[in-house]
Amino acid sequence: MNEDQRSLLLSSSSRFPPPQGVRLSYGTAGFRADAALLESTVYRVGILAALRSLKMDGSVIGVMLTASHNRVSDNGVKIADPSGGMLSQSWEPFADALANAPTSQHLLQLITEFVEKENISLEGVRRAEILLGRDTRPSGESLLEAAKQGISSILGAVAIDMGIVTTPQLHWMVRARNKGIKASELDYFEQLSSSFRCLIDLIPSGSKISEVDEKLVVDGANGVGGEKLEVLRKMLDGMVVEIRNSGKDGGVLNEGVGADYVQKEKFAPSGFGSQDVGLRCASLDGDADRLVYFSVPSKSCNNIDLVDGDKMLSLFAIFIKEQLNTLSKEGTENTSSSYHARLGVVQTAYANGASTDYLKKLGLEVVFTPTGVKYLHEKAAEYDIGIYFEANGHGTIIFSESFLCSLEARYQEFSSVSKGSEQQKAALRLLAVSKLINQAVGDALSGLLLVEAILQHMGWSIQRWSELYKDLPSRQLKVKVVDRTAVITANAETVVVRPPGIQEAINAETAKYPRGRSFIRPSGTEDVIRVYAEASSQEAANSLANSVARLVDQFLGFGSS
Ligand code: NG1
Ligand code: ZN
Repeated sequence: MNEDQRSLLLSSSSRFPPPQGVRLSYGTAGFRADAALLESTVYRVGILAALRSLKMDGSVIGVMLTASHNRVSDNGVKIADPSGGMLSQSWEPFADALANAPTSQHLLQLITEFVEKENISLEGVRRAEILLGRDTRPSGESLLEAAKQGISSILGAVAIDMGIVTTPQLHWMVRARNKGIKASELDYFEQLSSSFRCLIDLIPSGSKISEVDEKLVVDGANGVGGEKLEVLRKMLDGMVVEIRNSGKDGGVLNEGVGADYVQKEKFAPSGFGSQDVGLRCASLDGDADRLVYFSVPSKSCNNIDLVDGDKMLSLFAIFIKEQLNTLSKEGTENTSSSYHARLGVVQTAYANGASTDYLKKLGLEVVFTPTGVKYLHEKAAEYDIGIYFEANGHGTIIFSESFLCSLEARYQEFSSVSKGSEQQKAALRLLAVSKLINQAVGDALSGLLLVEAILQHMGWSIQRWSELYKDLPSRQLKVKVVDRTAVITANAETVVVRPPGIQEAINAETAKYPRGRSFIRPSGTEDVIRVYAEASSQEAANSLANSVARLVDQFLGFGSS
């Protein structure tokens, strides 16, 4: 590192002292905390993003300021790698160390050692480029400034402010930039709307959705998703969408609204109720990377019929399987032999047991990973088509490059020898899905358009979709403990290996309930242990969750030490 670079880092870091007595960690989805604590961390993440870009030969890196579904007073920062996916896990320990370096001197030393180890040249000869995005949180503006200062502390690094965007938009832009394709917000909207239109135009003439189902009502969580959907809606003729909680009518971000609230509480969000009985409703989270659907079944209460990430996964899997089956049908002479795609679905322990049974019955390959989309994404990338979803509505579909190439080739072949055939249409549908769905990361807006297109294709109401299988009643709780890192899990978080004895106690509780299933894990985003329980009735699921929460308290709570 040359002298200019050293003094630049020393002078800028002195303006961003870390908060006293707080330890931050790069959890499941980046750093998250009360916004007032984050300036120094965001500044340092700016440095990290610039180093990452240099390491990746100048590829574009993303920095997103958001705390997703958390309170408006919180904020957070995460990094998008050149593929548009999450920062490589191998850099997470460095991110942790960087955020917690106590002084400017320590910071400098850490960076010096790291760039040496990673062989990153800091002479300013190479350009590094970082796209910055933020959600609608008021703290976003000052944190943006901190990120810019971090980036400009590395010679040759430039920041490009993409303004207020959804998290998946920023990931999409990073991916597009690195693929050398147009990457503005308008390009994003155009890609989504044109591939949606393509799927709609390919709907078999027999499918007809009844009038009552025409309208979709969307809860925007008072966040960035609602305002972006307003823009997108103008580009989608023929789709009737009403947007509520768009943040313009004074509602507070994520307060009694949004996908996390709807999925965890199983309640209609604020602004929804008896007037919406039977309507198809959807809810986005605060940064629009999660999506759930729901309907209000009766006027008498605010309970909902939730259609969660597992059911979205099921819907997508059915549609894709149908297209793959059509593609592999015999009967088209003059075309090359069919290509058998490997289709895989990836879930976590939070997936409702009924969904896993259903997917397996469809003959699909179902695999499990720990919580956190970085794990799911990695696993899904092992297939030609990998579909992954968390029950909370975060997920997407990824297509391998080689499969897309062969699909493109087959489409061209069908176009010349059997134009208008079912096979040609199936190939075109899959190509359209690959463009509509955000392959960088789960995206509520593109997911929503895909759901809408498939429901129209099938001629299904939300009720018909919801009836694919019946969810087992479940309950989630969180428990504050002395030290959540004391819990160590295995087998995709379904078994606790430490502290000793607790798994046996959980097993004994669970065995008391028909169809009982329960697990605990330390949250990666909050300082709590999460408890999940599922059983044949809601009362039983609640009671199992409460018993397991008591066990957590006994083994790890404040009375235990
Ligand atoms: P943690 O706090 O690790 O449970 C939560 C979600 C994850 C994921 C991350 C990132 C649940 C139970 N957990 O993680 O699925 O979405 O946030 O946002 O919903
Ligand atoms: Zn989110």
